[in-house]
Amino acid sequence: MSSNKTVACPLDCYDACEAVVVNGKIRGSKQHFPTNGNLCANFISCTKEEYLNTAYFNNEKISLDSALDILVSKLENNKSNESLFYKGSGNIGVMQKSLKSFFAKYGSILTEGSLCDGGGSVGIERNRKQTVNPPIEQLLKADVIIVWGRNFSVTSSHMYELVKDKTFITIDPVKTHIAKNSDLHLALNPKTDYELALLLTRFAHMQDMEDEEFCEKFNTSEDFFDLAKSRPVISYEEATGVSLEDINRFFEIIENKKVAMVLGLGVQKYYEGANITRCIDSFAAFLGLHNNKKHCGVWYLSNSHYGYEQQFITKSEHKKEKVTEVDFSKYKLVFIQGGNPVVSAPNTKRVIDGLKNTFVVFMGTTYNDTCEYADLIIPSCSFLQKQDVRLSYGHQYKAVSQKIQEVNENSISEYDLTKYLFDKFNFDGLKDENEIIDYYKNKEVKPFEFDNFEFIDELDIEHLYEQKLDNEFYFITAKKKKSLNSSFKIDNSLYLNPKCGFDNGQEVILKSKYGKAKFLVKLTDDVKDNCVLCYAGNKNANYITPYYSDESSSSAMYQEVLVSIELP
Ligand SMILES: Nc1nc2c(c(=O)[nH]1)N[C@H]1C(S)=C(S)[C@@H](COP(=O)(O)OP(=O)(O)OC[C@H]3O[C@@H](n4cnc5c(=O)[nH]c(N)nc54)[C@H](O)[C@@H]3O)O[C@H]1N2
Ligand SMILES: Nc1nc2c(c(=O)[nH]1)N[C@H]1C(S)=C(S)[C@@H](COP(=O)(O)OP(=O)(O)OC[C@H]3O[C@@H](n4cnc5c(=O)[nH]c(N)nc54)[C@H](O)[C@@H]3O)O[C@H]1N2
Ligand code: SF4
Ligand SMILES: [Mo]
Repeated sequence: MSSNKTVACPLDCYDACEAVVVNGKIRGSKQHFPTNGNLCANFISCTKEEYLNTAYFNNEKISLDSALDILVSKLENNKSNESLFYKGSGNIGVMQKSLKSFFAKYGSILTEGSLCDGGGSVGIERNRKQTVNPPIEQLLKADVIIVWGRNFSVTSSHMYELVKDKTFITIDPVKTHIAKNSDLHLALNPKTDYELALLLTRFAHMQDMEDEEFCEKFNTSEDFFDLAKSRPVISYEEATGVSLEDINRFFEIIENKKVAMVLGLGVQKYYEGANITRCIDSFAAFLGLHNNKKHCGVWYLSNSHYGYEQQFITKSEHKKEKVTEVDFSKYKLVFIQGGNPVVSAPNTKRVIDGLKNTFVVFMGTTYNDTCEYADLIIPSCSFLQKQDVRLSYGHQYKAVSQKIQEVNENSISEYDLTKYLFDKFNFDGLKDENEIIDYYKNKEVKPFEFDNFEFIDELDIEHLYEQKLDNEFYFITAKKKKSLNSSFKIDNSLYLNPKCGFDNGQEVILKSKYGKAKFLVKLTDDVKDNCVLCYAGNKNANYITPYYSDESSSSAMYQEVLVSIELP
């Protein structure tokens, strides 16, 4: 066995890669199946980041010890339920959860819901009780992979690398890299995925491609099929913008083939995101994709903690705040760990107004946009300076992070800060760091097999296309290759189709009923002429997004909005 130390990529990404340290150099691990010896540009950026190397109080540099004294005295002198703990996903190692256990015990208000995959997860749980992906090896058995609302080759580049020679069908309003490498690209209108799924279900039935074995086993597919039949075929075509010719082509490609589906965030960034996702997963079931005797399965962002017991106690007696709707100004103290809500949370103006009116403690690795509004900044040490384990929401492999550098004297790991606070407040119940790491390292999780499948039989969805005025556009926001959410190479442009009548480099104002912001235009044929596109991390994108939560999961719905464009 090799004695080289390993490091896990801490970033919020499907692949959860592992690196190994050879002669002081960090290389992609060849032993870690999805990593296969390669790391990406974001990992390299993460190792080269300008890390915070001092604490700050009211913009003045102070020592870490003084910062911790200020934190403790603030916590002692405030009512605990007038404080809020807000955790982002800048680092998603399992040890990052430690601080939440302190704030839960202390009595802070915690958040519920997600800025990410919440709606889709609830949709899949309604069908299968759990959101867990099949083993990645099953994806390798597919002949055809349907990429639905996911920028597969960009956001899970290692998973893509394992299957890149397969035949792809992409369903996405944007002509993404994977769409360009697909045999068929269905450039549907945003938020019409459930209609496309129902139309495909009808066609699957007409072409005898329904998986009778699976449907009979779980016995709820008839009502789902009735739902699919409830609209004339022609009205589907108009709503989705997908031609019947392309639907026929879809079935030609998958006929007699082993099929898999990789589903992404794109389909669920809406109010009814849960049921839209559930509808697509029901179509997949109808076709037999979940029947591993015939096909390969459906991958979404799985619950990476499935099968593991909680190592940190984070139960709270207080009602939680919906993460999208948090009014920071309601609290006397807000503790933000590993996030950048000023850029990443919906409705930037509301976030900033809230942060200006409270005492903000920020714990992170870098001086990000949210630090501008922080009263106290506590530097977190880099991922190379702390132990951790990364579980993945894309596949079943874990990655282990050993400590390969000494901690800078003015920074601290999340676990060490947690331990410090437990000691100060005489709390008990925090497990030993090594015990937790060993638990995650050694625990073996059996693959999930669902024993029930409940097809969706009712849907009530408000169509954006019915509200949309002629001068309005759908708003799309998605990930980019060389940035990771709000970190690294940020692109602040607004992408428009040349048919929209604006010029490259022109300054415009994008407006929605939630806010407005200025952007510089970049023209591209990759975006449909009824859409505008901003990448994640764009500093102005979230000025126009709604801060209300979706229907089912207290989560963000960045695309439940129509926008218009004006000249300044
Ligand atoms: N390089 C890189 N990788 C990343 C990240 C990153 O920032 N950069 N972020 C990570 C994180 S936090 C996450 S959650 C994952 C997310 O990764 P993905 O699941 O790939 O999510 P997105 O890129 O947000 O959106 C996916 C696609 O949905 C499309 N889309 C938008 N609206 C619709 C619609 O109505 N219907 C359909 N069918 N498609 C639509 C978009 O055009 C986009 O191509 O990626 C992770 N990986
Ligand atoms: N417009 C738009 N908005 C979006 C999205 C979108 O596609 N478009 N995507 C959404 C999605 S899917 C997600 S997941 C969220 C992400 O939103 P957030 O969870 O807020 O993540 P980031 O904005 O990437 O902020 C990450 C910060 O974490 C800090 N950090 C990094 N490593 C560590 C560490 O080891 N310890 C600590 N304490 N801090 C660390 C860094 O300072 C960094 O600035 O954004 C959402 N917002
Ligand atoms: S692909 Fe994702 S997990 Fe792998 S190194 Fe890059 S950011 Fe990290
Ligand atoms: Mo995410």
